Amino acid sequence: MTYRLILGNRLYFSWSLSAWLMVERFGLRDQVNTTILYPETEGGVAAMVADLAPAQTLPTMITPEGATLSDSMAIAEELATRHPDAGLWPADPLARGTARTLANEMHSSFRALRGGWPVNLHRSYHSVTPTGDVTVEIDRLETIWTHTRKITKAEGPWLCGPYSIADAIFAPMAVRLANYGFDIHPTTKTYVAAHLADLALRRWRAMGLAAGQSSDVFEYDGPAKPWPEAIPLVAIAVADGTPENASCPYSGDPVTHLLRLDGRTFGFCNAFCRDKTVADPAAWPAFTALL
Ligand SMILES: N[C@@H](CCC(=O)N[C@@H](CS)C(=O)NCC(=O)O)C(=O)O
Repeated sequence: MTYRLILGNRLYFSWSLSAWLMVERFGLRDQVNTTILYPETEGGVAAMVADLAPAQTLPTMITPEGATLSDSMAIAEELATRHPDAGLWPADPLARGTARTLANEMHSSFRALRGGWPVNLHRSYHSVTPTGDVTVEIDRLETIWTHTRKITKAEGPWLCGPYSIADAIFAPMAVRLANYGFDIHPTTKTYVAAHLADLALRRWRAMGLAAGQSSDVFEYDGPAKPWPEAIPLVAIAVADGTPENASCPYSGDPVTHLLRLDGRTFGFCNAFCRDKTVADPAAWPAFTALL
């Protein structure tokens, strides 16, 4: 069974991040062919997805039978129904019902935050002063996240116990709050930190950086600051050296491109595999296994 998943620019397209996490976080990657539409053409997203009509937004997923799903929650529900053992929704009924209402509230609400604080995985900014509407929504997030953790007795970082669709849907919101320097509410602060540390989210960001997808069109007009989550390992791309590995940790193909980390040299099968690793080496278990 193979799905086609069509996504937008990794550094700025919020719902595309959520849809990708639904695949990546639940072990469905091998069943999905992903296409990233980038850069944006003059006619915007509508022109980019013209051959997917009547879909007009990203993400869009085509099922093996040819159904075109052009909405994040439709993608989430379809994947959850088709892969009941993958854990997209929590198994526990109380947690599942709560996760469903949370995910759908995110999808249908928070218009001030979604419109005013665009997602940016390229850069982060010095704190901005929230408007009144944004403040109301920020307070609402703290209320529903705190309530959820309490009634589901969540002990780990995620809202309803194990990572679920609710967390995938809120990942872009966590990035927004990190982007614009907001961290005064305690539950929000911990939850945002969990998303920034999440290896899957970090891999998505690393791929966006490696593909050079940053664009002034999407940047906020204010002073930038370093990305709030430190990159724990530092690597550089190099032209020469003898790699410790003969085959690429991702594809198994012969090594052609090199990086250096802590005086050690490792190889990859193409520039993108190498550069996504340089962007955040610790985010890639297949690479860290070599260390
Ligand atoms: N309801 C859709 C909304 C998706 C959406 O608005 N995607 C944006 C990019 S993040 C887009 O494609 N915008 C272009 C447009 O609406 O023309 C979903 O949840 O998937």
